[in-house]
Amino acid sequence: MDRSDQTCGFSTMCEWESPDYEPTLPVSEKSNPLTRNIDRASADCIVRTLQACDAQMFQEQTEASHQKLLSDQVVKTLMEVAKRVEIILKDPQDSLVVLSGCGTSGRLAFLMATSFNRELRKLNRSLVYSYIIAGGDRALLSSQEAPEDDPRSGVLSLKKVCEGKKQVLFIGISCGLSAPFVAGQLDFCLQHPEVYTPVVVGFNPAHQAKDEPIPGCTFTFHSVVQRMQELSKSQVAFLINPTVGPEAISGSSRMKGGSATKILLDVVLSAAHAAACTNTPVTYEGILQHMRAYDKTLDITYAKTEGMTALVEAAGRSLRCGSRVCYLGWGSLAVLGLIDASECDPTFGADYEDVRGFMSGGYRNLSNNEGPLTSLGPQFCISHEDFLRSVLPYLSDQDTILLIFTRSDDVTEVAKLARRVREKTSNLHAVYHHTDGDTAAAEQGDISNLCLSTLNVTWPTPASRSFLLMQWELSTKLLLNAVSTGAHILKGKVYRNHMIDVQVTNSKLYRRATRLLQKLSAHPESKCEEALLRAIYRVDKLTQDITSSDMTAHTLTARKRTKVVPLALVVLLTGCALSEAESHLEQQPIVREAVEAWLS
Ligand code: S6P
Repeated sequence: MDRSDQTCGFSTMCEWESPDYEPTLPVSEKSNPLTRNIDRASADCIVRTLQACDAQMFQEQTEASHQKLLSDQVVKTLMEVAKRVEIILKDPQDSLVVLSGCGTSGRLAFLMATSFNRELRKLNRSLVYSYIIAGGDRALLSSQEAPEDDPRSGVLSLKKVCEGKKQVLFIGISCGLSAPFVAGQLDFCLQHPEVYTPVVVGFNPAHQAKDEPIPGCTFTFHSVVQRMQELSKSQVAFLINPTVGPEAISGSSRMKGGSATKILLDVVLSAAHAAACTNTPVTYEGILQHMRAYDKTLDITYAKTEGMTALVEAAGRSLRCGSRVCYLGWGSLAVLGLIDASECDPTFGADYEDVRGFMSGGYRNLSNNEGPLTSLGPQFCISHEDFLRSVLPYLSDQDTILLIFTRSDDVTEVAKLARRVREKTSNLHAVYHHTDGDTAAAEQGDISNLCLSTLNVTWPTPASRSFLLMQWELSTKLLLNAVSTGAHILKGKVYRNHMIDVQVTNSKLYRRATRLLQKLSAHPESKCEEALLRAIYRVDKLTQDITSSDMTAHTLTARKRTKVVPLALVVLLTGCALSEAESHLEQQPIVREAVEAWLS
């Protein structure tokens, strides 16, 4: 494929904000004009395009635009929520702050709840944070998209963690303001205001919250948000919903949605900690400054475009030839590796072996609610020992291995592992975060000598150690999102800027897939849904049984299938039988190429 630099002109920065731009879609589902041809871009251009998309997070609000991260109303709400957390930190008896979400939102809820509890433990204070992820802890490491549709299990899990509590600040995260699991929890909070104060975090204007009926419920996400908006006037509920622009890969909220979630909640919880633990009051200026510092985090990270490009190229080469990419991480940066790897399955239809994360100390250091999950299968083996035992013996130069560590980690241990990997493959790379005042350990030089590329990210000496760690985490998230997204683009898993091989495993993804087929084939919705069902059930003619089943049945069946959307698209565009489409895709797995070859 001729991969060019053609997508790198960024003149259309705000086209997506025009009311005429994809008017029926919420911001979080729109396609980003910057990335229209990202599927044909070179690795370098992919990285620079992702940088431009991420920069949209910090755009200023204009008169015509929706509120943004730095908007006055957003900063004020962050202050109010931080003060609520401060109250709980000062009087933790019978109180709790719960962070909850599905998929990436739940994984970030986990990361932040455990990180801030760790801070409290260091100070000998009571731990006040709990996390909930739809589908339970297995969803931290693997794709569990179906529980997102289940508001009842959302409520049950909330009741369970809050048993006996008298005061709960509930923070429900749903980037698209769409997950029924979270809607159920917010509705429950609204019904029990004597205990619960609900906060919703998402990245659409309130009127764009999902209004699709939820089976068995009288509310929709939209109606819950409306009630919360009313109650926010008297500060008994809070909405944090700036827009951050459409995702680089349409609907892939693991990217900007996840980053913005982390920025907002890191800022809120840090401000609350400073207020409760060091008597530094929560102020408007303080919050604003902290948010702006994250803008710098983006600059510092993307100043490494060349190094990022080398990583995207290496990972893309590995995936293209059916080999793998492994992240070997230390501390919380390893968790970001685990998270990034787990998202490749639902986003790109990847196998869990394609991109895998491993963490030093494994479950001993993960601090998840349910403890070790290794008995669930090889996908849940996450320690470096697991890597040495089950992956290292099979490595070759075609596999890409990435070490992720900081100056605070045991560099001798990193060097030891690097040497072991180097015996099997020369395709070893490193991402190393340190501050400008650090003197490099001798082993650091050894590690660089062992690696094909080392991305040294140098940070200014910070005001606080915990803020430095949060910056490293966000930076690592951006880097790894770029590596896994870029590598899958190079593998042909993206069509224009859409996840063409997305898993159709919940209502959001089912609707997104139907819409995508409509957009790419220009056929009416009914015909597209029919093609989608044919690809899900692998039949050329739909039976009465299939057409009378509900969406839950369809998404359950889709779990067992691969290449559902690509198949449906080929069928729609060419009119061929499913079996023909299947063999065509086998010969040409890059869907855009497959379709174009057929049509020409
Ligand atoms: C998105 C990711 C998904 C979402 C999940 C929750 O890139 O693959 O797992 O995080 O669907 O979405 P939301 O909009 O409720 O945060």
